[in-house]
Amino acid sequence: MDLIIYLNGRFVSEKEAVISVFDHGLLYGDGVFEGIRAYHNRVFRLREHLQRLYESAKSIMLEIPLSPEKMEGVVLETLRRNHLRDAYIRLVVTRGRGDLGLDPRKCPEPTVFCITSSIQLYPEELYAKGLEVVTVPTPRNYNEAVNPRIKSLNYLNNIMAKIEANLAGTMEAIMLNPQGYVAEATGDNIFMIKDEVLITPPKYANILDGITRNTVMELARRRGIEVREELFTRHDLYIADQVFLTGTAAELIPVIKIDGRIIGSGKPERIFFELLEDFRELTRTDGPLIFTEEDSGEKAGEADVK
Ligand code: PXG
Repeated sequence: MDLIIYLNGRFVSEKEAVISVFDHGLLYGDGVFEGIRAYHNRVFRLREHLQRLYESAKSIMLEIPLSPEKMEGVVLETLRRNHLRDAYIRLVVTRGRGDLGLDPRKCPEPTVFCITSSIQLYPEELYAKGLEVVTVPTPRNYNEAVNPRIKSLNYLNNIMAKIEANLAGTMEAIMLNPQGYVAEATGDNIFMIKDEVLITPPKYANILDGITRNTVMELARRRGIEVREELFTRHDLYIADQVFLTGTAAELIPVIKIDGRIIGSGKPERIFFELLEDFRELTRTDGPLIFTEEDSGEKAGEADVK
């Protein structure tokens, strides 16, 4: 089925959704993006994702040509036009079309697009059994270079780490920061549980300020679990009781082996499953509705998204 894509103020078919080879998003990775999920007819944490998108853009001096309110309308309308209630959403803003030089001043108009598609879920057995991962040689970017808190289109740092994980025969990598502390995975944040305390690296530890991360900390505190944001090392991971990753695509996923060391009992346990259940419960009620009761489902309200 042909997808409907939002591109620069218009809804077009996937075939018509084309951008220039002079787009600096492609030539230089000059742009920002968000990966968002819709569950049960609601867009999970949409405000938080939009805030991060606008903050990433501000940091790289990219002015998004739509207000956050209009952008919210774009996301909801793209979902409606594709008849999606559960979806993966990719919202992208690039510097736009320029010349072959780096200079962003040569790019007068940012490119904005939104893709919504049905989601490719991770196999359910991964949640029950857990992942094996390795720590990799490529460190996460310096905060002083490209700050990992900017969700930029330049993912080579993470892709290098992913290649190293694949070479080691695993699906995911744990990246350390330039000081050698644990930072995050290539597309997920990391948590460990030690003596019933939930610990995750602080925002300044060369990580993306993950929305799932923040949700999990909130849910854990609600359950009365002590939560700390502090730096820790590979050794701390090896001797943790449990380790898991969090992200929009993966939700919460357990890690049972790191660099050949079995973590805790080698199986995900109670606190992990409780947090995963709380998270899935929250996805039923959080975020704006896609189709409202007045919508017939097929013919949804057509928002002004120009
Ligand atoms: N760290 C990094 C480097 C990420 O890219 C996360 C953490 C988790 O953040 P959220 O806000 O989603 O909880 C991400 C997000 C993929 C994929 O296909 C992953 C992300 C983005 C787009 C695609 O695995 N990661």
